[in-house]
Amino acid sequence: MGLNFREKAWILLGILCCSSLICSVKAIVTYDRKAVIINGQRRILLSGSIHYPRSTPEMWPDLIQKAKDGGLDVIQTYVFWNGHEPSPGQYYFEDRYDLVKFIKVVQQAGLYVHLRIGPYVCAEWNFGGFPVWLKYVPGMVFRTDNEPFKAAMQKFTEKIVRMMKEEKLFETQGGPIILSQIENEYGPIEWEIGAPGKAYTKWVAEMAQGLSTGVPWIMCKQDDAPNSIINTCNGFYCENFKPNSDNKPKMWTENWTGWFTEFGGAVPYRPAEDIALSVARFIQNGGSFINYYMYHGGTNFDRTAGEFIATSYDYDAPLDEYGLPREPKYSHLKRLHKVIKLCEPALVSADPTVTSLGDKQEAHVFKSKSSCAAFLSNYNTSSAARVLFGGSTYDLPPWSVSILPDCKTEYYNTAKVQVRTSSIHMKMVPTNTPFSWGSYNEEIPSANDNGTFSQDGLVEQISITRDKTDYFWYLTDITISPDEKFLTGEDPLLTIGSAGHALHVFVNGQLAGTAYGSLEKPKLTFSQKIKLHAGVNKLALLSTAAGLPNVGVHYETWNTGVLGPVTLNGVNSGTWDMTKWKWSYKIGTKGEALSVHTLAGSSTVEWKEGSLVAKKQPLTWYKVRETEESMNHDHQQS
Ligand SMILES: *[C@@H]1O[C@H](CO)[C@@H](O)[C@H](O)[C@H]1NC(C)=O
Ligand SMILES: *[C@@H]1O[C@H](CO)[C@@H](O)[C@H](O)[C@H]1NC(C)=O
Ligand SMILES: CC(=O)N[C@H]1CO[C@H](CO)[C@@H](O)[C@@H]1O
Repeated sequence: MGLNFREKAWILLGILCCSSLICSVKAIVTYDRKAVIINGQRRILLSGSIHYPRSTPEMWPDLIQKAKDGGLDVIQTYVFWNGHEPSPGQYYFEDRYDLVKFIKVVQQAGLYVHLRIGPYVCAEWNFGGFPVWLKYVPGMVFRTDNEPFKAAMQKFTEKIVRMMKEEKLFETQGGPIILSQIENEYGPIEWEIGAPGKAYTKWVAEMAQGLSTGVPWIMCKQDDAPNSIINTCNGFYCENFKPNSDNKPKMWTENWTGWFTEFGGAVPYRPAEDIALSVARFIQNGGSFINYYMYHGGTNFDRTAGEFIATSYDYDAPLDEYGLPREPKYSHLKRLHKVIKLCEPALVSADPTVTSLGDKQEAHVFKSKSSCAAFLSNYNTSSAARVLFGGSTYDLPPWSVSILPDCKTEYYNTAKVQVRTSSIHMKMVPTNTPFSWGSYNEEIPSANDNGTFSQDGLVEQISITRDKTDYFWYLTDITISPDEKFLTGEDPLLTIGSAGHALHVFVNGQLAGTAYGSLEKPKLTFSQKIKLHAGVNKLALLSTAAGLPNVGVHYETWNTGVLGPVTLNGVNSGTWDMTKWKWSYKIGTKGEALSVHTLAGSSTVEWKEGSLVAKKQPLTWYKVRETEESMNHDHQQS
C-alpha cells in the first residue's frame, strides 16, 4: 500500500519507543487520507456514542459489552463540563460523572475511546454543557475570540487532558483513547460571526495541539479546520463529504440513528434499513470511520436536559433507553459491521472503482493484490433491480446496497432485514394494583411574604435563580379601589409577555391559566380575563424554565422569565402598565426547599392519603409507594 514519509517516521518512532519493556503495549495513532492508523495498521473503525451521565455506572459494563457484541470498535462520548464543575474550581467526578471509571470500563472491554472534550457539547444538554456560572464571569462572551472565555475553556480542557494522562488513558500511553475532539460543530457559528470566529478557530486548534495528547484531534462540522486537525462530518447522510485536505481520512462523527424528543413533539423513528444504507454508502465512497449518534441515548437525569428537551434521550438508538437491544436495528447493524470487517483488508488498501450497472445502479469495487470487496447499489426508491456483475446476476431491492466481501458472494443487503422484530413488550401495570398514593400541596406565595425580596420592575429569571431551580415566582398586589369599575361590566384582561418557557398564573390563590412556549418559539404571551374584586388581589406568576438553551449564536444572551410588558386592561382608569411596578420575587417552590422528593425531606411534611389525596389540584406533589400486596402481585407476574 506504500507508506508515506510521515507514516514511516511514526512507525520508526514506535519501534524506538517499544524497544523498552514498559511501553510494549503502547500504540501509535496517526492517519492518512485513507484511514486512522493504529500501530501501523489502517483501520475501518465503527464507533457509537454512549454518554456516561445518561446512564448509571451499574449499567456501563453491560452497555459497553452489548456495543462490543454489536460489532463496535470505539465508544464516543462528550465530556460534560457543567456536571464536572458545578461551581468555579469545585470539581465533581463521581457516580454518573466518573469519567475515568467509564473510560476504564471501555478499556476493560477491549474497545477504543473517542473523547470529545468540547467543552461546548450541544448534545441537547443543559446550556450545551457550559456551567451557568460561566455566563456571569465579567466580560464573558461564549465561543469567540474573547479572553475570559478562552481562559476558562482552556483551563477545563487542560484539566481533562491532565486527568487522562495521569491515568494513562491515551493510546500512546497504553490507554484506549485514540482520538480527541476540540470544540463542536463550530463551523456554522464561525460562518455567522466572521473574523472573531476565525481567530477563535485558529486559537482553539493551536491550544489543543499544544496539549500533546499523542493522538489526533478532530473538529466536526469545521470545513476550515487547520491542517493539524481532522475535519469530520455530522448528519443523516455523509457519503459526499470530503475532508479539507488530501491527507485526512473521511470520517463521520455523527450519523444520526434517530433524533431527540422535544416537549410536545412526536417520538422520532429511523428505520434500520435506512441507517444501514447510509453507512454502506459512506464506506463504499471511501469513508473509514463512522460513529452512531447515539448507540445508547439513555436518560436526561435530574435537570440536565437542554431547552424543551424531554427526559428520555432514547434517540431510537440500537440500545434503547434501558440498555436493551432495539430490534431489528441492533442485529441488522451488527450483521453490517461483521461484513464491513470482512471487507476491511480491501477497503484500507484500495480506492474504489465505480462503474454503472444501470440507470440508478452502481458497483463500487475495492481491489488490491490479495483482496477484493464490492458494494452493489440500487438507488431507485420504488423498483428492485437485477444487475449483472462479474458474470453473475444479483437482485437488489429498491434503495439498497449489497455487500460482497469477496466480490462474489452477497453477504448482506441493507434492505434485507433478517432479524425478527423485538420480543420486548412494555406491560401496563393493572390499574387495580394497590399502590398507595400521597399528596402535598404547594403554597402559593404572596408579595412581601417571608422569603421574598422586592424590586421595581421585572427581573430576568436565570440571573436570580442561577438555574438552581426551574421555578421562579413573580408576585404583586393589584388593589382595586371601591370607586373603580370594570369597563363594559366584563372582567379585566391581564396580558403577560414572557421570554419563556412556561407560565402559571394564580389570582387570589387560584390557578387562572397557563401558557407555554416551545423549542421553536420559547417566548410566550399569556392573555386572559381574570376575576378581581374590590380591595387587594394577590397576583402570583410561577415562571418555569424548561432547561437552558444548548445551541445557537451567543445563546448565553438569551433571556428567561417574565420580562414584560405586563398590562391590565379594562379597569375604568384605563390600561395599567404593571411592567415597572414594584414586584416581589421568590426562588423555587416550598417542596424543593424541603426536598420532599427525598426520603429525609418527605418525612418533614404531612402527606394527604387515601380519600384525601388531591385530585386535579394545581401545584401538587405526589408520592407513590408499592404496598406489600402490589409487590406480591409483581412477584406473581414475574
Ligand atoms: C425506477 O425504476 C422504474 C422501473 O424500471 C422506472 O420506471 C423508474 O423511472 C425508476 N425511477 C427512477 C427514479 O429512476
Ligand atoms: C421568616 O424567616 C426567618 C428566616 O428563615 C425565620 O427566622 C422567621 O421565623 C420567619 N418568620 C415568619 C413569620 O415565618
Ligand atoms: C449536516 C446535515 O446533514 N444536517 C442535516 C441534519 O438533519 C436535519 C434534519 O433532517 C437536516 O435539515 C440537516 O440538513
